[in-house]
Amino acid sequence: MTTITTLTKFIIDQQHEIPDASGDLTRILNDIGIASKFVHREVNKAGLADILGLEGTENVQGEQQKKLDVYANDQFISALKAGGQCAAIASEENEEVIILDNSISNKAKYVVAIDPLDGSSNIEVNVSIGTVFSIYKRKSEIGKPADESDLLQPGTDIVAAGYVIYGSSTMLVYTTGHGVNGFTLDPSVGLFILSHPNIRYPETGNIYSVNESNHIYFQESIKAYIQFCHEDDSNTGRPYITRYIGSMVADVHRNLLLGGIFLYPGTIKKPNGKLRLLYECKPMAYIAEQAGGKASDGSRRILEIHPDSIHQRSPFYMGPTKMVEKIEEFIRFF
Ligand code: AHM
Ligand code: MG
Repeated sequence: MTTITTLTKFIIDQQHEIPDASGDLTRILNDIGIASKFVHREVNKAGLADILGLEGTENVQGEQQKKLDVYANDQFISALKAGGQCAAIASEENEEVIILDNSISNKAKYVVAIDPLDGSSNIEVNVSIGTVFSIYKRKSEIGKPADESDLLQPGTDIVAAGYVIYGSSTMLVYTTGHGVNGFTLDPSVGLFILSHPNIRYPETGNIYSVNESNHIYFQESIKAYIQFCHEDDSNTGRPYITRYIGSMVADVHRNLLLGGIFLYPGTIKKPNGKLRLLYECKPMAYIAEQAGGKASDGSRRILEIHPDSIHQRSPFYMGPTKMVEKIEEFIRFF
């Protein structure tokens, strides 16, 4: 009989390997895993919204229906609040940092940055979407309310990061800095099962993922790189294959498993691109590095950038090291 490793067992086993670990991080990861199962359930019946009721209408229990991204946000926030190990949350859905100011959370050591449901344009059309999260140790004094500066740390201070992809199956992929592991949800028993141990980027790849409709607004260096992707060179597997879903989690996940670069460059109109540094780029960058890959803003390591504000944007390039170095070369020499 095959031995099954559940997410909960795996997280607890990992905790045992860290001397003096208090179990607080374990509980946060577990809480995120549980909340994601509720989101999975709602995502899977999203198509029934028209039948069961739309946002603003009441369901059969007389409860107000919520949009999925609002539902996901509420779910993660209440799980983290109830858990008591998190002192503050920065979420894409909330303008300000949420300070969990109560006697238990004020004693918590950790803060969480989260994009509860990324890929908003795909939510209503049955295409993969995801959750992205990262966990930091707070810098402010334990025992007092946390503050925004606890979230404005460089990615090198991340203690754990991951994503959940709600796709043809639901998967949770995470790292605590000791490699990247992926767990697939078995909905029949409601358990995440270790399905992708020690995920590593292939050394290089032949997929590139970019929204090419922005082409006319790209810098010349990015246009030249895309031209490079299109060229014929059997030695380097070019022309590369274009794959773009428009859900970062899904694009990143595929490229991580199959070998490919994900790029969301700045444009003439929006020099910092679209993606948010804190809760989209940095967690993914941490995963990229833990999987042997690289993530940069074109010249700087994403993890080393000190954020100034929680919703700030950054150009983003992520993939196997060789592929990211290639685009950096184009950016440098143009
Ligand atoms: P969102 O936070 O509003 O969902 O936007 C982020 C998403 C990413 O998942 C994806 O990579 C990107 O936006 C797609 O943007 P575009 O439609 O410009 O290609
Ligand atoms: Mg997002």
